[in-house]
Amino acid sequence: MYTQSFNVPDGGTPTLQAVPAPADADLQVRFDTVIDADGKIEPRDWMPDAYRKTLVRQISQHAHSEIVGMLPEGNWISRAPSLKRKAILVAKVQDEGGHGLYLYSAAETLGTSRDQMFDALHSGRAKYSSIFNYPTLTWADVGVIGWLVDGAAIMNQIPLCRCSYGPYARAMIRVCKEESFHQRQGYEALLTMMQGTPEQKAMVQDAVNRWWWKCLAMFGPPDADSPNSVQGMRWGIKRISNDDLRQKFVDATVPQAEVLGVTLPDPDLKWNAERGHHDFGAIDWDEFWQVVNGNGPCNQERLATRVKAWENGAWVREAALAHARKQQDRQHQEAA
Ligand code: FAQ
Repeated sequence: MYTQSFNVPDGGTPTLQAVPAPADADLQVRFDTVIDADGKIEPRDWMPDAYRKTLVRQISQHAHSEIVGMLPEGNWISRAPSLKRKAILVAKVQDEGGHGLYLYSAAETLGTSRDQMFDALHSGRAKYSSIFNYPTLTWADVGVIGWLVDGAAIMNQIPLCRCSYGPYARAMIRVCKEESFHQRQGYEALLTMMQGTPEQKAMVQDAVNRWWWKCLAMFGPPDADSPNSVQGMRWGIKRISNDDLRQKFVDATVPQAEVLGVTLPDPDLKWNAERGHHDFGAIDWDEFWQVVNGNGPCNQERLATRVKAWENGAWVREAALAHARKQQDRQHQEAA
């Protein structure tokens, strides 16, 4: 339902013209030429099955991350410390919902229905970002999510604005603009707390300690252990590797932490003049895979909340469909 899918079967775009379809080899050459010229592939263009599947995988996971990502901060809407902070947080969480919807629409253009994607999420088959399986224990967590989680998301998403698949690339432009607002509101909330009482400062430092390493893991496994990277980069879906994005994030965040007055919880973090980058300590990849495989502190709770929201919303979907049917019937009667 509500699908914008073209219902393109897995094998490719249906041929509507009376002329014979070009052979797969010709289509592959055309596809490769567009990719090599850094052009865009559009929904009705022929594309290899594996390219389509990779995009559906990445875009749907991304959409699920935005939707599940509403939950950790959503927990604080009713407890925001002022009306101003509450209004900002409501707007931010709504934006994340909007990002999920643009992304589901982009994935639908590849022939996958929204119902299929929701089913994968609700049955626990689909992945979403590891970061949203951690709890938000204090108000400072909301600021740190804006600063660090949205900060990491932007670092990863800016290159996706140049992704070879047109609908995904175009969706990412608006998403990145909104994520930039999110990052700044989080940083500004933390700056305010860091000018407050010793308890407020300690709360910020504690939140940074808990989220820092999880944010570094958000970029995905090291390049050497990333099965999808080489092909994703060949196809112009990924433009910068997991490790390079992680490094860019660390380099950008260290000076921001200094201005804020917090310590990043890594004794090995130091400037390496020879490399022109910061060195940093080892990430706990065992913990990352535990979380990705469903065993993080909040995996079960997050999924249960999503399924409950889906079930509670059934009457809205039914009412919308009944309304659409009535309108269609009326149009048919008027036309008759
Ligand atoms: N969590 O071979 P790679 C946000 C999986 S949006 C869980 O390197 P790839 C906004 C990966 O899927 C955050 N799983 O894979 C917001 C693959 O499994 P598969 C989400 C992860 O695709 C802010 C396997 O590991 N952003 O935060 C993670 O080439 C605040 C091997 O990995 C996006 O989704 C992870 N962190 O690179 C909302 C951006 N990392 O599918 C609310 C788009 C890896 O083979 C509040 N996605 N895996 O079974 C991407 O850029 C890429 O998909 C990567 C992974 C970089 C995430």
